[in-house]
Parts: sequence; C-alpha cells; structure tokens
Amino acid sequence: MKLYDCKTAPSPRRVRVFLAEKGIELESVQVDLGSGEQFGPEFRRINPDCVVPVLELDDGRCISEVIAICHYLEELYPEPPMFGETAEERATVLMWNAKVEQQGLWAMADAFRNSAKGLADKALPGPDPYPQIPELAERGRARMQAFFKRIDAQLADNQFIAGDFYSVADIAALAVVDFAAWLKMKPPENAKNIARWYASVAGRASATA
Ligand SMILES: N[C@@H](CCC(=O)N[C@@H](CS)C(=O)NCC(=O)O)C(=O)O
Repeated sequence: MKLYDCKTAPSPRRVRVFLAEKGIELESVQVDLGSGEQFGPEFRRINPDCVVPVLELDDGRCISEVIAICHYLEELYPEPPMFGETAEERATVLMWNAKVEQQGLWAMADAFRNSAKGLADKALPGPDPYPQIPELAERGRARMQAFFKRIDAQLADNQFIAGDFYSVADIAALAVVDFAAWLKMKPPENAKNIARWYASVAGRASATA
C-alpha cells in the first residue's frame, strides 16, 4: 500500500499519527499542494476530488477520506484499538470525530481558506474554483473559539475526547489545535482541560508524525 501525503497539511497528518500509533510503516508519496500537483492529470486519476490523503491498495484501488482510510487500516491492524472497543465506544468515537471535523476542522478551514492570499478562488478544497468570502473567515475564527469552549467542557469530565481512552477523535482534535495555533488561533488561557489533554496527546511519540 501507498499513502499519498503532504507533510504540511493537517488531514494527511491525521493518518500519519494513526499509522505511528499502530506501528505501521507505509510507502509515502508527497503531493506538492503548494504547486497544484493535486490538480494534475496523474493525481486526478488517484483522487478526482484532488485532495490528500489517499491510500492506494496493492491492487491499485484508492481510498480517500481520513476516517475511511483509518477505518480500513483498523480492520487490517486492530491493535491497539483506535476506534474504541465496544459498540458504545465505537459510536462515541465516531460521534466525536464528526463533531471535531464539523465544529473544529471546518471552522478552521473557513478561517484559513477565506483569508490566505495564495488561496484566492480556492476557498474550498477540490477541483472547482470558489471565491473567498471574507465574512466566512471571520465567522470561522468565531466558531473556533466556540469549538475550544466545547472541547474544554468535554475534557472536564473525560481524559480524552471520546472518553477515558485515546482514539481517532483525539488525533483529529490534535491536528486542528496544532494547525489553528500555526494560524494564531489558540485556546483561551483559562481552557485548563485542553491544556492538560494537549500535554498528554502532543507528548505521545506519534504526535511528531
Ligand atoms: N474530507 C477530506 C479532507 C481532505 C483535505 O481537505 N485535504 C486537504 C489538505 S488538509 C487538501 O488536500 N487540499 C488540497 C487543496 O487545498 O487544494 C478528508 O477527510 O480526507
């Protein structure tokens, strides 16, 4: 198998952290998002949606979308479990992963993609051009603050995002918090639960992946 990756982007990082937690090594192909390699004919054959990550299987079939890739790899390599172990835990992990994507990742993407100079007419990932809407950047920044409050409250009663065990929901939240910090959007000073959780997840060896 091969992973189409981009070292600087948050979505493929989620798969890299997942692989590191599992101890899986895969061949990696870097796609240069900055120069627009994702829009070229070669990569379009791999993923017509023009985004990374993509997992190419040995028979040439391709799986895109972070959560689908992680789910597939979880079935092949169940240990250590990253989606929880019981029916309730698995549902809770998927619920929190979706909340982190909708309330965190997309808020951050709106803030970034609607304001970055290099992304004019690329306000959404994918092959079609969409103009930037500055109000969406502002709304994204406001939603990020709401997201930080939401996960700080969740982490008041739970060691990790989806309960008292580490999961793909923590990986999603770590990718959001780190990329948001690079964009100068940080949790408020009084978000003590995020600070405690962050020290623990960012301190894992997988976080450098
Ligand atoms: N929903 C997708 C999102 C993937 C995505 O947005 N990837 C970004 C990098 S973080 C990308 O490839 N962007 C290409 C571009 O901006 O043109 C997933 O979960 O894999």
